[in-house]
Amino acid sequence: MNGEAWKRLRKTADSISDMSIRGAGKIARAAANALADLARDWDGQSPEDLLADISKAASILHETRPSAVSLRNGILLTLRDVEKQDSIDGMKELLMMRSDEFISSSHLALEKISQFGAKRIRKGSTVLTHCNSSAALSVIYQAFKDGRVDEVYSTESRPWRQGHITARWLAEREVPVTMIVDSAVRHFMNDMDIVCVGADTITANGAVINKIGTSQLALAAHEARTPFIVCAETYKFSMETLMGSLVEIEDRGPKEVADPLEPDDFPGVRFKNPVFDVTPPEYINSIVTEMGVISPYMATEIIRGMFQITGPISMERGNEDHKWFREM
Ligand code: RUB
Repeated sequence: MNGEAWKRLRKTADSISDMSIRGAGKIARAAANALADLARDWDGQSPEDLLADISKAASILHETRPSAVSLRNGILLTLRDVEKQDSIDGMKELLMMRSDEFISSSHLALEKISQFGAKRIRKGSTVLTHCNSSAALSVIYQAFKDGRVDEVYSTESRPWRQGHITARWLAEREVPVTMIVDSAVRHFMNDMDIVCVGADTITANGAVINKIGTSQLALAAHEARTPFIVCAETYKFSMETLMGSLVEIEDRGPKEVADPLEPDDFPGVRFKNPVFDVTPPEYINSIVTEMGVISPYMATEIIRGMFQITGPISMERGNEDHKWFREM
C-alpha cells in the first residue's frame, strides 16, 4: 500500500488533532478529502483489503475528535455504499465521487445559509458572535454586505481564543468589530440586537452543542429577549441521538486552561476543560440550515432526510454505520 498516501492521511489527522484544522465544517471536509486521496492512490490487490484500509483510515480520522458529529457524518456520507461495489475500481470511484459531492455540497450549503440567515438580521444591527464559525460568519458578513450590520461583538472564546480569528477575519473585511472577554457577555447583552453562532452538533431534540460558553450567551440573550440564531449545515445533525445516544463532550485537558503557565505550576489544582456545551432548544429562536430556517424542534425531520430514514428507525441502521469505525 502506498506509504506516501498514508503519510498524507496521518498528516491531516494530526492537523485536526492539534487544531491547525478546526471548526466542524472544515474538519469534516478535510476528512472527506483525505479519504478520497487515499483511495485514489490505493494500489493493493483485493476489495477486502481496500475495505479494511478504508475502515482503518476512517477510524484514524474519527479518533482525532471522536465527539465531532460533523466529522463522523462527513466520513459516513463519503463512504456510503462503497462496500456494495464489487470491484476495486468501482469502490474507489464511488468513494471519490461521494467525497467530491460532500465537499461541494458543504460549500453550497454555506452559500445558502448566508443568504437565508442574512435576512434574519435587521438593518442597523449589532451582532454578537462566539468562537469562530464559518457558517455564522457567512451569515454575518452577507448581512454586513447587505447593509444590515453596523457592528459585530466577538467573544474572546477561552480557552483556545478562537474569537481572535473571528475578530481579525471581520476587521480584514472592514466590518466594525469589538472583542470582549467571555465573562462580559451579559454586561453587553442589552446592546445587542441579535446573537448569531455556529454549531458542532445538533441533537434530535433540537439542542445545540457548540463551543463552551455558547449556552451562557443563549441564557443571557433569553433574559434580555435578544434573538438567538444558530447557523449550521444539515450534516451537523446527529443520527445517533435519534437512537438514544448522548453526545460526548470533548475535554481537551489542562494545558489550555493553565495557559500561559503549565498545569504543574498549580500544585494541588485539578483542571476541567470541556470544550463544548449544550444549549437547550427553548433558548434558540431558529436554526439556519441550507434546507431553510427551521425551529430547533424540527431537528428530527432534518436527520431523517439526511440519512434517508423513512418509517421507524432500526437498530441495525446504527450498527451498519458503526462498521467503519474501530478502536485504533
Ligand atoms: C469550533 C466551534 C464552531 C463550530 C461551527 O470549535 O465550536 O462554532 O465548529 O463551526 P473548535 P463551522 O475550534 O474546537 O473546532 O461553522 O465553521 O463549522
